[in-house]
Amino acid sequence: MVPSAPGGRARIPAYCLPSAEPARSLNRPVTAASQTETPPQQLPIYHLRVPTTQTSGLGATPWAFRPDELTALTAFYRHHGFAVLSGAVEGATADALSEECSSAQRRLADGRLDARYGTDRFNEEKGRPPTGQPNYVQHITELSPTARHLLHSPPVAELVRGWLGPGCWSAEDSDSGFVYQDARPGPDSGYRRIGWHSDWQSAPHLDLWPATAVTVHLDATSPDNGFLRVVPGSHLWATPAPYENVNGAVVPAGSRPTGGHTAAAPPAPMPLRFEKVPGEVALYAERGDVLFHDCYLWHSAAVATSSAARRRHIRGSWFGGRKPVRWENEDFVKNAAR
Ligand SMILES: O=C(O)CCC(=O)C(=O)O
Repeated sequence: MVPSAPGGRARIPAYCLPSAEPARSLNRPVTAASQTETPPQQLPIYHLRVPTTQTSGLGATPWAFRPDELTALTAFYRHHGFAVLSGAVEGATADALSEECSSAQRRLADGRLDARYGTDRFNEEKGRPPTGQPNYVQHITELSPTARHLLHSPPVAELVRGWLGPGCWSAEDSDSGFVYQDARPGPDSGYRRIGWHSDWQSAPHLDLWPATAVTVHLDATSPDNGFLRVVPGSHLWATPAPYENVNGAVVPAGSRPTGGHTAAAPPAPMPLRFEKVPGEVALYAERGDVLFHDCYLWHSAAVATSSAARRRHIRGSWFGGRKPVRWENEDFVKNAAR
């Protein structure tokens, strides 16, 4: 917990105020008072931008940006730890990506792909092969030219270089690299949902960090087929390594005790499973959206409620830290609940 100052207010350094009050920084209405109470450099980014896509009765989705709004996207990403590039992959490109990934999944299911393309390590129960189609295809950029192009071309490559530095590297050549994921409910599925975690917690003993994960959505997400939950601003908190977890995962010796962009403690511990976190938001995506999230961002994914639903995407990560000489599957700390 953040220690309380005299008078009962939490003592939070001024530079990380938005992280300590994520719900308000995203959701509070813009009033004359809220405009004046925050110095200009701390104004929540959504006050500064014109609504773009996905409008509803309540207004625009504040984290969705068009390809011509990359400066605003970057400001939002740094401030809140995530941002969505809307409609980045459309028409024939989206269809090609979808077809290439589905084909890879079918070939893996039929035994027509080398075993290195499959994995069970992200599944609910390791070692239990799903009876239907696999939930994951690893090394997807070797099998899908469209995935490779999208993940290595502007604006994706330019954005991650801007955030992580010109020397950043992708995990494409490792098993933890670029992956196609098909999350679906039901008994033939080995992956349906995931509990709270930050990506850093999966390897707190390695010097890979910081990092940005890039997710290209092949399906629009909803309560029907499942969706991502995130806690805006949580990338700034110094979140503990996952010593306490529901899987009995062991945190390797030499791990950093905390990971985050500031030394400010989280206002409350990260829940171990799927509990509600104050200030969390449902990050619904459209087909073709590209989501960027910071490696320290608290996130989880809700299970689909429709039995026939599928939620498919490709995900790759770029790292700004030291590239390990070897990066083994055993390095994966599987702390998040499934
Ligand atoms: O199912 C999802 O979309 C979340 C996956 C995720 O958080 C992860 O693999 O780290």
